[in-house]
Amino acid sequence: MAGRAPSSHRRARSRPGLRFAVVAGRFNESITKRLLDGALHALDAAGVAEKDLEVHWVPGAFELPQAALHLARTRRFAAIICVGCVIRGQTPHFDFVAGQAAAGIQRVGLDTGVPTTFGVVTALTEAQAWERAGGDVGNRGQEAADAALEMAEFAQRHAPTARPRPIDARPPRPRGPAKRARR
Ligand code: INI
Repeated sequence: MAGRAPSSHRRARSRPGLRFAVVAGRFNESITKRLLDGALHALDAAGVAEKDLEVHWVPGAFELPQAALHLARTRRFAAIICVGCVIRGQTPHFDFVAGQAAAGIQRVGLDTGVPTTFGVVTALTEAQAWERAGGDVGNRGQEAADAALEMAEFAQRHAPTARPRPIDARPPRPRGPAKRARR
């Protein structure tokens, strides 16, 4: 399934003051550095100031969700971008690392409500990985940052405001001068 992220969405401009974190896996570091560059480029293009941005490194893709969860729980970030690179080897190790990274990253977003996006290249060969790290097939880090910008905006727009009234609750009493009881 080769392809680029759909380009129909106008690149989001971040609201001033929204903070973002990027978590990057060191495994296959020469590739993940390119993914990180792509993510930073997208955030910069959207107007995210350097002071509103943190980058954290972890050993590999398997650790991305753990670090993202710690960061999400601080409630300091509008969104978290995870970048990593998993390349299939001779054993089923790839499936565990890639699968757990994907499931864990999704869970962080769902459990905390902090948008957490998937900029992890999962490739059968190193050449395929390079193609997705700024080569012919795009840059998964940049795409994950664009997704984070869009989801941060979405989350801000739909943030809970007042406590919702239960559906079966009585409607509020009309305000105004209290009626005198008739004698
Ligand atoms: N981590 C990766 O990010 N990419 C890989 O391709 C990879 N492989 O192939 O093993 C990988 N393994 C390390 C893993 O992410 C953990 O850091 C390690 O298992 C310790 O928990």
